Amino acid sequence: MPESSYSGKDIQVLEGLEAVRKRPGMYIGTTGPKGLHHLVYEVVDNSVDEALAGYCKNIDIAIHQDDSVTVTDDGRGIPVDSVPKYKKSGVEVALTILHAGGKFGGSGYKVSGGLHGVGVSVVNALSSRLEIEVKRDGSIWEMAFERGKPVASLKATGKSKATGTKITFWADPEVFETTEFSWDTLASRMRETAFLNKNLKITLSDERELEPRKEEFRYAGGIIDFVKYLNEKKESLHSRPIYFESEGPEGVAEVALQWNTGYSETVLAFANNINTHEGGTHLDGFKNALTRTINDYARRQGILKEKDENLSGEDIREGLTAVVSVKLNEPQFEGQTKTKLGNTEMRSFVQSIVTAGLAEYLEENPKPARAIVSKSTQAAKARAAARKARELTRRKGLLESSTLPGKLADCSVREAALTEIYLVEGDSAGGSAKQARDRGFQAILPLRGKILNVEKAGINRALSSEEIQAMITALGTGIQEEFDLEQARYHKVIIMTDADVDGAHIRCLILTFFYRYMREMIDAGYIYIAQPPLYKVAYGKKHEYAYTDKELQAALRALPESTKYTIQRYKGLGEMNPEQLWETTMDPDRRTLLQVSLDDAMAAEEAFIDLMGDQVEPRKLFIQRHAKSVRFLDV
Ligand code: 0RA
Repeated sequence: MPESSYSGKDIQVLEGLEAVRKRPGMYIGTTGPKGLHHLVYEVVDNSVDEALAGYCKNIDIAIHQDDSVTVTDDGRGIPVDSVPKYKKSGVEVALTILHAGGKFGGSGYKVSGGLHGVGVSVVNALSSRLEIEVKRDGSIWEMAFERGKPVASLKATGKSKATGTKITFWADPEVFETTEFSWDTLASRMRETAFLNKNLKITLSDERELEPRKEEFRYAGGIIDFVKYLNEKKESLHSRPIYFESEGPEGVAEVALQWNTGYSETVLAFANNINTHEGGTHLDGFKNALTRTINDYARRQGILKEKDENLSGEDIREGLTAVVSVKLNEPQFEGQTKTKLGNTEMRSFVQSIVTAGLAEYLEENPKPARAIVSKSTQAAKARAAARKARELTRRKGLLESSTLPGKLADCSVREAALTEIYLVEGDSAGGSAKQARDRGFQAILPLRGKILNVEKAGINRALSSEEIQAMITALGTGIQEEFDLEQARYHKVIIMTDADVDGAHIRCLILTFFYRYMREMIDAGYIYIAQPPLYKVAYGKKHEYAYTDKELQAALRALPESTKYTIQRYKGLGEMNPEQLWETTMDPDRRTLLQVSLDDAMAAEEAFIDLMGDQVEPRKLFIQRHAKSVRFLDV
């Protein structure tokens, strides 16, 4: 091969991956834990594409002791022969050229959009090392890379009749803030992927614990099982989820839905396995069809009289759990976070499937049909009553920020973009925080004890809770239909609770409140969690704080030998004096804040149901699993 042309292409390739290393955020969003986990999703999504194309049935993910991760699938294997355009093996092209994956991949529905679909080359670029093994064409092939560059060429190392791809990568500590993967994060994502791909078996294992952990996700019912899972701890209105599916030139659409006796709406929409948080045409089609069909049925049955107004979509979706999943060839993702489906053909496609399917279901199942309509009419009545109650409280000024809650220690700066409010567990920690804060831009609102679980209470009760009223008035935005982000009085809302089980409960309760009443605050990135330290290590005249067990170990190791030290374990915020609280948790220059994402809020809600529900078993399991973070349980 003439050297000039080869090296020319080589440079181009390196520039591509070099660009990824220079600006990782452009490709994976962040270099925090979220970006780290995207590496796994990216590799798994490629395996899922093989499954969508009908060639892969099993995907295994293993987290190893050194924080490396292996993803193995039994798909066709990445092609090993030379790609003419690049004069390199398919394996090398896939791993070193940006966006190459799709270019020489087959047709069919592909996972792509949002932050995904950037290709495994991005994972390679951001890994200190990556090893690949492909079984294909009767042989086993191997190759390795370091920081995106090949360190060995593709070689056949053995024979095999099987096919598949196995990728092991070590996330680069030079790139990522942390290289520690979270079991919970990966497990919930893998569960979701398995729900969305009927019968695909995904196994997740973790070799980091003394007792290795392993969980298998495989659902013969697909999104029907997803809906059952979401409704598991709720009382459903009809025994089996309603399900429709259809395939047309537009693609495939599947819908599963089941009402429960609760008050909240959980409607998840996916396009090519991507959670379309911002909705889009498929979701619009679903909602339109649902509202219309239920109203038609209620009128035909004489439940709604001629003079009655139609039931609103919100009334109909109270207590509804639904999953809408579409797969299409050329998805268009729009919106702020590229999670809004834009393909117009999907609106009428989903709408017609749901209209036909639901009308038939209602005709054939009169008992559930009546229960569903009756739930909607009750919701409509309650909503009218709540509106009245809200108008009443508003007239009294209770939800207006013109009468700020007495417990609020407000800040003096008025420019919302510059200010923050700490929601603090307990009056005593609230008192310390008030002394510690910078009163210029930091406001403090102490919350007493367990705030009301808005998941279990209707809006009327929620609005009569003093703590909830205090939060609403302090934040200034109003709630639900009347929510207005522009009115937010602070652009950072920081939840600060003790590092114990009660603190975790309270955090979950507050997140559930935001999730149900002010979801846009989460979308806007205004909600944060404070990170108080777990330990203080004192030696000589100095001291250091440790925020995790790992940090504590590191701090102790760093001490010169035979240095005397003491370790203080903080059980609650109350054990810190104002000065300590300031330097560890509130000083913008020294603190760490966790920004809450919609996924976190959903996970919190789930954890919260486990913890607060009436069943003992999930609570026990949760506490065992999270033994690390609830180590003060019985101290
Ligand atoms: C390109 C083309 C083909 C498969 C793949 C890539 C592929 C990529 C990954 C990544 C992880 N697992 C994978 N499995 C397959 C199609 C090959 C053919 O036509 O035989």
